[in-house]
Amino acid sequence: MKAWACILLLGGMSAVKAQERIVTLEAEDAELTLPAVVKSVPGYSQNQYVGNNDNGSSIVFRDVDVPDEGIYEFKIYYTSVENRSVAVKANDRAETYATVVNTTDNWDLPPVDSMSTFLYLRQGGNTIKIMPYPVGSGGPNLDKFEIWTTDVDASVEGAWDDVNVTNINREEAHTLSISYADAAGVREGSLEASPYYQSLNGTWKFHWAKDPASKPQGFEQPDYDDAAWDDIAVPTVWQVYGMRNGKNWDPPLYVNVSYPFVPTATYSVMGDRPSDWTYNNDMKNPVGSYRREFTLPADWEGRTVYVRFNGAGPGYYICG
Ligand SMILES: [Ca+2]
Repeated sequence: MKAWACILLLGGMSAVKAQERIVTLEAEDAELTLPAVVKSVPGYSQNQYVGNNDNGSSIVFRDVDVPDEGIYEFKIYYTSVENRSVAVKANDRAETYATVVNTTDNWDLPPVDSMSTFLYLRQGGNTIKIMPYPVGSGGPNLDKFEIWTTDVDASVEGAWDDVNVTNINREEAHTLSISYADAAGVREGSLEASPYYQSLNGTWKFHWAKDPASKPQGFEQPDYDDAAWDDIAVPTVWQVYGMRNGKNWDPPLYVNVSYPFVPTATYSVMGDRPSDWTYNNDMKNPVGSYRREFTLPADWEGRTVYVRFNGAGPGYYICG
């Protein structure tokens, strides 16, 4: 049975893959949507780039081949005189974003700089679409793009503290929907009554760590021994569970408009905590690890099964 593909490992996987450029895509060779247009200026790759990447424009590549399914670095070569961003969409995956961090002096002149984002690509042909972001704004001039192999595990491992990574291997967000067995089920309109719905609410094993470095390693392995972990009801708020059960964990913290850390240039969530907060630098960025075994119904064989988490607030990984 096809469960969700795994996915995002928390454990200390340390295999390092050589980083290698496997595909180069010239922006001027793409399918363009106006107002984006090809401009010819010496000094760009192939002496051409795509400019006027303003509201409504897009740059689309089809049948982009990569050798294996997985995460790749997507390098974007651009010029811009302003701080601008692009959204990059691979197939039906959620968009990822990259922001210009260095600018040049003239819209039509190099030097070209590069920025990166990460894409989850499938083996064989992929469709990759680049658009200005946010919607309604203009993007930078785009010269070319490169797809590089990457140290997948390392990039996933560090992604929780990279402000440029908003998701990896996540399905695109959409309104709530689920398949029903028949028209009567649709009319009844109860997700829970569908034979293709299974709740994962209930008792999970839970481990609290004061910071990412202290989190358990290898717990995504099926034979990991979690006997010493807490039993926690899901859904719940672990801070409240901790208070009610005499745990020395992070207490509830409420912020309305500020960051829950002192922001730095990289917006690392490992930034200092103000000393008068309910918890401080003793427990920067606590990590909860959850384990749960469950069995999918036999008659789901052959169906595509998605796991959905409602209301998991901060960054989280799913391993299965
Ligand atoms: Ca070019």
